[in-house]
Amino acid sequence: MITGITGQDGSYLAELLLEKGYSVVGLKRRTSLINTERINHLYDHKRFKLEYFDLNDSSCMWRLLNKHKPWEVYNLAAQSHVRVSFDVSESTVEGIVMGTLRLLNAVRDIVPEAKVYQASSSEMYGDNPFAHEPKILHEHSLFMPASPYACAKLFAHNLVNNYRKAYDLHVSSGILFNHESPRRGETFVTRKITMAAARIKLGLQDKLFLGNLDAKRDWGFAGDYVKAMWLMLQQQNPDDYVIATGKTYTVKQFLDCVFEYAGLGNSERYVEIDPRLFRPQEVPYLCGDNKKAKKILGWVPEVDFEGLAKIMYDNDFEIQKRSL
Ligand code: NDP
Ligand code: GDR
Repeated sequence: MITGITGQDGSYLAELLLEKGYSVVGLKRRTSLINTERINHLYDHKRFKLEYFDLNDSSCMWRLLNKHKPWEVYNLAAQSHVRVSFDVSESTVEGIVMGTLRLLNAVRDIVPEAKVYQASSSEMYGDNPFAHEPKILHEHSLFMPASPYACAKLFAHNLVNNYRKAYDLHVSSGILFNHESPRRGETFVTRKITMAAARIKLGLQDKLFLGNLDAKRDWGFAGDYVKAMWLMLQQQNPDDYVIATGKTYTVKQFLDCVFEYAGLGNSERYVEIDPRLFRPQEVPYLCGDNKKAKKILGWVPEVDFEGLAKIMYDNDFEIQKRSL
């Protein structure tokens, strides 16, 4: 069972589990427009099923767990945009915190033997004054969340640790650093950049508005990261794992990498800084230590920074070209 099936990670994870022979129940919320673009290709699969659900509705969680009795549950649903979480703070926190708590309670009471994955985040480290280059963040580094989103993820992360010990549940948290793909939401910075570069290349756009270009992120490929989620639930014991590449780059470096690959030359010709895109509090630097995941899960990231930028740009170029 996967919550957040219509999202980037939900779609890659569903593909992975179907390939492994699982039956997958994807949980989606009702939206006024159809937003199943990332999973439409799975509809005809006989082991794939969709159900309506909402993080804010415990009765539907109980009904669905009772109906399907899953043995693995991946909790991916969330309002996942950090800046937007400052604007819609209550519903972001409500969904992440209460949604996770509702799910954990329902698992405890209905399918206590099920293995659960919780989508924790590197944003939980936040504006950690001890996390400066070249320091890399591990499972026990200090968390100093710097947004309503990150505060909520840390609350949920703590709940997972609490329920693991209190009720002997097999609940694992993946502290995933930023991971991107051609399916990344269009308002996250990497996708915004690759889409804009493709449109500029094709003469469909001439400017790109961005916020803080100095922030550093540890960017990996979503397809690699969902493999780590699955591996966590195959372990005998539940635990927390950092999933990251161990390398960090500024937003400006990602921008330059994409513009250079696109043959557009200096990105400064096209970029304007829009102060509205800055956050009330920024997370300046993130770089993760993946030693534990490598050692215990045998997980290694396969796509590197340049490879990721190319996959995303090539995809967006094709999409934009088709729209001409
Ligand atoms: P997306 O934003 O792409 O997907 C989020 C999913 O959650 C969507 O399916 C969305 O539905 C669903 N959702 C949001 N609110 C609700 C709600 N109230 N009830 C039911 N469903 C809801 O995120 P990603 O796939 O990138 O990330 C997956 C998870 O991992 C998230 O929890 C995110 O916070 C976390 N994470 C992501 C990282 C990343 O770099 N991608 C890194 C670390 C953690 P809809 O399509 O209708 O909006
Ligand atoms: P992040 O990703 O906040 O790290 O959260 P995002 O791509 O939104 O921002 C990364 C960095 O880029 C800077 N930035 C901009 N960001 C956006 N969105 N738009 C812009 O125009 C822009 N210009 C500069 C930001 O300030 C930031 O420093 C993602 C989400 O997937 C979370 O759900 C997840 O938990 C974390 O990654 C790990």
